[in-house]
Amino acid sequence: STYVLDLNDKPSEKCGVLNVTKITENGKRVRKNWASSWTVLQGFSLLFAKGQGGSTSWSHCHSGGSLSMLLLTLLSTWRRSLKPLPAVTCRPVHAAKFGSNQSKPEFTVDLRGGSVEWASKDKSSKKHVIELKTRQGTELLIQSEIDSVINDWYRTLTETINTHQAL
Ligand code: I3S
Repeated sequence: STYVLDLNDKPSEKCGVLNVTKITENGKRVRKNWASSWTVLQGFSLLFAKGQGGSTSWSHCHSGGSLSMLLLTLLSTWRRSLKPLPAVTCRPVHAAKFGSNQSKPEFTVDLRGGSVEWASKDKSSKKHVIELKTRQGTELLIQSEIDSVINDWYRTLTETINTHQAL
């Protein structure tokens, strides 16, 4: 069951490695489970995929994980040092990743009608945490140790939600 992503002609696209946990699902509180996820914004959908072997724990997200996860981490480091980078750069990598059966999207959230804000201290002890609430009643925390990475995502997610609101 290979997952095929057609990324051609998609206006809004961004991808990278982020630390993610759900805190609420369908309005119900769930236990935190921080994991390093390959994250793809495509239009108004935000996709998360874990590395090979299921969940990559928070404490191991830099040392452990699969080779593909390591490559993705290196890629996102490289992207930071070279920005702005043409969107085409992330295509072969994540197309290969989703196409190789190593990692299928773990879950997808719809950003339409959602909201994004910086998480308050009581939501997490980590720094640089974004709280994303969807219209469907899912709440996620999204985090990166790297300011520029999380600030870019904050801006992009906010702009995406605002763009839909203005439609
Ligand atoms: O909001 P919480 O319950 O303090 O979240 C922490 C827990 O999920 C913890 O795991 P346990 O459920 O085994 O206690 C995680 O290891 C922590 O990372 C969570 O807190 P942070 O502040 O890192 O989001």
